Amino acid sequence: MNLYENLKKGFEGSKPFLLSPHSEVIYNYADIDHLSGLVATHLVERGLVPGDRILVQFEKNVSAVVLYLACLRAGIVYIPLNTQYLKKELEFFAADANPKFVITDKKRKRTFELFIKTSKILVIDELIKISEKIKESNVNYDLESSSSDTAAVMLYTSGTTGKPKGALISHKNLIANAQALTNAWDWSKNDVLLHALPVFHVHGLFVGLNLPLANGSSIIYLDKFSPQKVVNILPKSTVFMGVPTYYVRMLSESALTKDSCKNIRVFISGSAPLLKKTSLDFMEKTGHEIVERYGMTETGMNTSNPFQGLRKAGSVGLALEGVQLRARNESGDISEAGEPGEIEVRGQNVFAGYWKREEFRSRDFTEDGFFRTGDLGRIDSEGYLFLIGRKKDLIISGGLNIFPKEIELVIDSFEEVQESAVIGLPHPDFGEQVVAVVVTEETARLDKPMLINKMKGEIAGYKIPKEVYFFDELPRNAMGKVQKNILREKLG
Ligand code: MCA
Ligand code: AMP
Repeated sequence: MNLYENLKKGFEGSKPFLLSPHSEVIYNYADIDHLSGLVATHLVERGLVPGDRILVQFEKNVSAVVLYLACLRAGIVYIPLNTQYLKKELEFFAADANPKFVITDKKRKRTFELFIKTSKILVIDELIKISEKIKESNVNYDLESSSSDTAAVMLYTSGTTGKPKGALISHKNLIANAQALTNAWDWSKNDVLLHALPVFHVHGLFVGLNLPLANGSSIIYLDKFSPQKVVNILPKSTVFMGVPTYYVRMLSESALTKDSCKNIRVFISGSAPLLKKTSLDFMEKTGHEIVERYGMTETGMNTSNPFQGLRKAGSVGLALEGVQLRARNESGDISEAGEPGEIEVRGQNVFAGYWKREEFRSRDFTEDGFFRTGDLGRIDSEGYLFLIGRKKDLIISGGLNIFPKEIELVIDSFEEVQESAVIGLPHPDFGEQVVAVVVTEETARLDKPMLINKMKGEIAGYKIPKEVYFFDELPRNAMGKVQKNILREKLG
């Protein structure tokens, strides 16, 4: 069974699926089944076959849900991209993924036309309109089913080399994760999820869509996160999920009270560390203890604090059903309980590998099939995981990952720059912020606004440093490696 067939088991035709912020039914389950069937049929009629890839970039709207489901049905690999990515970044993804179709909005079509040579570019609204014209009798609701081992979605995740890698996530991975989360959070058809996350990442796409779909529950669908809107709609919802920045921003809303949260069954946080202060302030204002969970693009969700049972402060909880977790210490041995190490994960949730990077498999996985996460943590004697840092050089800002290497490469490409180091420092809203330390060429004139200006247009806005420092030289160890810990201590 592919993921769609699996999800469909829980569909009840007349039950509302997607609701607007004003509680109007946009699609019930029969509508979404019909519409995704139309789009899937249309894509197949246009020559797409199972295994073909489509690259997708458009602002969040309900068509993204329709297109995602249509791709699952037709066995087409769905590749959603962050809407902040600019031309240079998009060019890389298009060349790497070699998609048959690019599906975008009117605004972005021109950008894609500048470099797309072989793929067809379609505008999402037109695609939906044309699909709706297919005669009822011609709709193929039971397209050739792809096996659950095949890739459903490819998600790009940045790499330590500065070049993103496509993680191939199978139908089987997604089915297993939706099932494990249903059990972990006691999800049911009566739940109403307030969905404010973007739908181009694991959090908003898989956790936020697959889980309600698998249980036939409803979603109140916001195009964008707004703390004010979210807090106003909480009384109509039973579940809310978000990155820690969402909770920080919601805390500033005076309408966030115990009363406004009285219908909420559970608040869930993930994608970045939830500060103790945020958690305590939220508890005080709402009476709710946020459930923190831990996941990755490559693995989906790995752990969660229990819905029922002890939630340990500072911990991201217990391994989900079917997930095996262990830590490996600095000597390369499996850690004892409580001993820190790199977290390794194995299970049906773990992806098969990176697109076109099969040769690196032995670096990414252990011999016995555990994925090396690059996260550092300790697992206590009761199985609770505490994340304590990262082996990988990564910044997480507002739930979005930024690999310093990519930013350093951009800064170093400017003729005024001799070298640079990019680090993450604490930020009250985003959790971490991107900070650049730059050494300029002797005669060069460069200040912060000039550097930022040069970077705008080159890379997505969220990757642009919020702070820039100019140093005469970077601190290095005896091996010549830049000592980022010294920079963090000095500037933090
Ligand atoms: C936008 N900006 C940011 C960020 N987002 N800067 C730093 N970090 C960010 N995350 C910048 C923009 O470039 C812009 O800069 C300015 O802020 C305002 O942009 P706007 O779009 O209005 O910002 P916003 O609406 O306030 O967005 C912030 C946000 C958003 C709501 C926190 O970034 C967000 O929804 N983040 C969630 C991401 C997410 O879904 N992560 C899950 C990944 P300028 O003004 O200079 O142009 S999945 C994952 O990590 C794993 C699997 C897991 O465990 O879930
Ligand atoms: P991504 O590559 O975007 O999927 O981000 C995955 C990374 O986000 C993980 O490897 C962790 O470093 C981080 N992460 C996810 N959830 C949490 C959490 N609850 N606490 C701390 N870090 C997290």
